[in-house]
Amino acid sequence: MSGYHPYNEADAIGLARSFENVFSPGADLHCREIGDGNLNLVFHITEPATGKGLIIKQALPYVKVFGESWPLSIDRARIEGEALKIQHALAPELVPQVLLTNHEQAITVMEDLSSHVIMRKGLMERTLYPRFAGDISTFLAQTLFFTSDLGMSQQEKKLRQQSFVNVELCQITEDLIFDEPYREHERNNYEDSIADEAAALRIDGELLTEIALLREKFLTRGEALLHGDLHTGSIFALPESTKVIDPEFAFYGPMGFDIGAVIANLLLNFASQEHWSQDEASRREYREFLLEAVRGTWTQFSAKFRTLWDEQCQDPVFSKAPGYQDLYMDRLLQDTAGFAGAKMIRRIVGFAHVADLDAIPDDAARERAKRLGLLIGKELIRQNRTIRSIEQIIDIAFTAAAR
Ligand code: SR1
Ligand code: MG
Repeated sequence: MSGYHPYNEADAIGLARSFENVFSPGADLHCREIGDGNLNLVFHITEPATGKGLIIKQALPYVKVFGESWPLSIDRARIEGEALKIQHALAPELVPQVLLTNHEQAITVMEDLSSHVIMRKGLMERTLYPRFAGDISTFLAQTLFFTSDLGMSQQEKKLRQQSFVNVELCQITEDLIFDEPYREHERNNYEDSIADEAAALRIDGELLTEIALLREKFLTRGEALLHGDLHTGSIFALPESTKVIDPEFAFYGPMGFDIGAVIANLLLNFASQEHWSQDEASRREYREFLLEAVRGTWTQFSAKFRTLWDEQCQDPVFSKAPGYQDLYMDRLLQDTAGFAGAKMIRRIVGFAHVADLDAIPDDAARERAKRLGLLIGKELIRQNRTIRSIEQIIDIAFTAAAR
């Protein structure tokens, strides 16, 4: 990290000027630091005269939302840059183009997506995204299949795994998702109104066993190159376009972790509609859109992944073994359900929350929504190994909301 220094807006404008194919020479450039995530600086550079822009993202050597006492390797910027390039090659319409990476400064420069809206914000405003399930299922099928032992050279995959050993960011996930919510921990963060729920998690033997099994899968199953943090804050969306960003948590892990992340965040928003919908009819309508997105994400992913398998699987055993594909997909759906549940619970009692729930201003509605999110999360975890179809996942959410 010898020459590393955190950029300010002037540094970002200086770097942006070197992109002569984007900005006019000597142009009047404007810069705003727009990073609202937990870890990084994000500069948005624009040239008002032409409307052109760029995004410059820089990793800080510590967890931004916690402070310098929680150090974090800036090598994650290299991992993010490499993952973005692989994902862009596999799903060009759905991942921004990387224009430059600088490992010493932990910088990634990418195309400007500011015409899009962070999907979490869009969901909180009850925007409908008719393309979302189709787009995200394509992203998932392409990136998971073609980085796995099914869709790439198994020797190259082993070599690639070495570049994606992401020790510190995986530890964040191991701690924040699969450990801390299930014991007393200083980083846990929940309101007094749901302290009974948090306490119950710590003594729920059935749940603790399922969490141990999910933690084991996360630690040991290097199935594919995951995005690793595929929540709705990592997705820029418009009704007509979807862009997946921020794969700094990328590593070789279990595929269900990425699919589960998408479903968890749709269901967290589902729970938050206790507040964001103004009346019962609009709540029902928006929740139907969210459940349809959950259904479509899985069914379209499953269809696309199976087609890739049928047409492009190179493995001599996997491509022919009768019934193996069905067993694989069944297990993947079960993993998806379990990881989705774990990701919901961590966002309600653990360190890092979601605005869908925390921004609810009314105390009673916020408590109701969080209890609903916890109920759905717990049921997904409890039932994960018996899930046989996406309809069971939808039914869990539907039934919980009807109570
Ligand atoms: C300490 S970082 C907290 C969370 O932010 C990221 O988006 C990941 O979800 C991580 O767990
Ligand atoms: Mg992120």
